[in-house]
Amino acid sequence: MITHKRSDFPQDFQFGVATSSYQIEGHSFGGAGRTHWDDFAATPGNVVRAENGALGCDHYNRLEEDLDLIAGLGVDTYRFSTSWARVLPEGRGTPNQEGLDFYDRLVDGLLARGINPALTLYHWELPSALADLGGWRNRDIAGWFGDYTDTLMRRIGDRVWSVAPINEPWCVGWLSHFVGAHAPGLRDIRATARAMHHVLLAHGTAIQVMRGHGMKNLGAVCNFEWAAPVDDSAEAAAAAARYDAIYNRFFLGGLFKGEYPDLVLEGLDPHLPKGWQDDFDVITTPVDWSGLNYYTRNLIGPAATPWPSYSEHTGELPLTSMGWEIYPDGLRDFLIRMAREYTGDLPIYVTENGMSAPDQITGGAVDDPHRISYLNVHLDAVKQALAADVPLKGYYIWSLMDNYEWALGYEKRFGLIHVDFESFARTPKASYHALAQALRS
Ligand code: IFM
Repeated sequence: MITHKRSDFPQDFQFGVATSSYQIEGHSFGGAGRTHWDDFAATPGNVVRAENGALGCDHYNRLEEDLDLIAGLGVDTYRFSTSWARVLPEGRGTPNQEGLDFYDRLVDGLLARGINPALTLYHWELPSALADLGGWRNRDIAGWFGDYTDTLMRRIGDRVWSVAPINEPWCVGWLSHFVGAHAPGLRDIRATARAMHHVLLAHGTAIQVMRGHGMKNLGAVCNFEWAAPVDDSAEAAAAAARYDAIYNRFFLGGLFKGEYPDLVLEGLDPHLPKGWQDDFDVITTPVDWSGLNYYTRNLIGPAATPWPSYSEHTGELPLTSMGWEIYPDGLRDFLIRMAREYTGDLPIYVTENGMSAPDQITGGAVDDPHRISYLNVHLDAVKQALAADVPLKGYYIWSLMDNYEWALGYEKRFGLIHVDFESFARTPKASYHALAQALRS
């Protein structure tokens, strides 16, 4: 069982579940345009079994059933994303009315069930037509993203509860252009520097567009990883500091201080676009809250390679099926650090936290004690952060249901609800029932 009760948390504390468009909707339905994830997945070797989001969880066709399942949990908030390519199939130009209608129904369906719609504008499905123009490498993307924001907000901006422009800018920039593990699958330092900067510029541009619509409760959502040296050596400490600067401090520094860490500039400065320093007035456009997606820690050592010269090592604690170490202290420590060093009194939300496991249906039910225990220890960390006076206002579980886990296809199951990817049948897992009970208590 979940050992926490709703009454253990402040009265206005939001409990929520999260998903994203390409991972669940079924991108082949409803007139959505092609995305760079379709292209990336169609390239051999990029994605397990070359799976893509064409069918997802068939959420597009099962909207009402899924909304009822969200309501059945008793959560306050549902964090979802809209697909840029569903709203604007070519990334710019004529909107797809069917796509706008779908998001309209989604928002109204949440409100009718008493659930706050928490929107993310970009969770990685860049329209292929914009990828053709250089995607995140092209500075014009900030304007294109601003126009997409405007189109969408004219339709649903009056009813969404909160909005964050971009999910996990580290993934958009570093993972996709330096590591090459996500679309567009580049391994190019110049592309990386530009994407890392432009993603923040696009964030600030979208915030300004939404302020122009008079919108409130706007935030930023970053993924952070607790980086610790793999041993006691000075070399490991230096490598961990570099990793931390790239993964975490670049985004916090850019958004909240208008500066990039020296430890990142030592590698990326020669590759950043000219005049990047002048963009901080847009990037730091004030937000109303900061969101943190947290899953694990990483142990870092040096490496005899060119910058950034670090190696990654797995710790000794139990791992999830992603191979991620279960380390709840990192959530507590990150929340405290973020508030003390960057965001002060600004409200913070844990916008994603959860685990994957090879969950199976047995006798019509899915027993997932590992997930219940994961949630319990991370909710302990949340309570510790609250006790340390972190202005934490909510906690969202990733994810509502099993879904498309990007380059790892459909086999990593993060959901509170099991999805059969042939019949699309939904089976709430034991963790779903345990959470519903805790939220009712
Ligand atoms: O599935 C992803 C999600 O799209 C973004 N945050 C991390 C999750 C688990 O990897």
